[in-house]
Amino acid sequence: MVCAQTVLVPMGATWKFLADGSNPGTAWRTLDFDDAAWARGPAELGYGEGDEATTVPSGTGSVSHFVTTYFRTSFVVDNSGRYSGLSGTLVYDDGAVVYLNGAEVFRINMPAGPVSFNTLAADSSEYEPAGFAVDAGHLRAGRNVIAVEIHQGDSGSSDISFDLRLEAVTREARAMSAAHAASTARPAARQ
Ligand SMILES: [Ca+2]
Ligand SMILES: [Ca+2]
Repeated sequence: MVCAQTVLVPMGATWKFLADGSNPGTAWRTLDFDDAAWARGPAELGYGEGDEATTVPSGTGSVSHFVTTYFRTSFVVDNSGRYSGLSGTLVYDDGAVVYLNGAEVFRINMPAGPVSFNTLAADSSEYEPAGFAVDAGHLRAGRNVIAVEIHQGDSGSSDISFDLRLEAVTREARAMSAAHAASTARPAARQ
């Protein structure tokens, strides 16, 4: 039996964003951070290529862009135990770190170790969307928050891009298959 996939966050979702060059520390990644003051808009978010659904502020002129732009969105899960795994697809330029409920679950084109608002991406070339897997243990019942920081490779880079899809594989298919096997193995109860 084929496993069922549930899309938790689709491409083109609406995200809150912080794009002002400030240093938000680390609290912005967490589930309970209050992002009410942040702007919002649908993905793709970014600037510089003309393919953005939402153009985010880029900084003071073409030669000095903000190094880091921050994004958050939430989704609700009724029963986190029904998922056996998560898979993500990330559109990013230039580097990114992804957090689920405050825990880092993926980074790409970034240096190792702690990152800050002024940490540059490893380089600033062109990128294909990246796939990544996430342990379903990071999910919780109720509201979940996915938070992403996008870093420029250098402050003179002309663009940033961000979009993300997150989907889950359910345990249901496997459970149904096991139940079916059990029922067919049982002797007929009715005569
Ligand atoms: Ca760039
Ligand atoms: Ca773009």
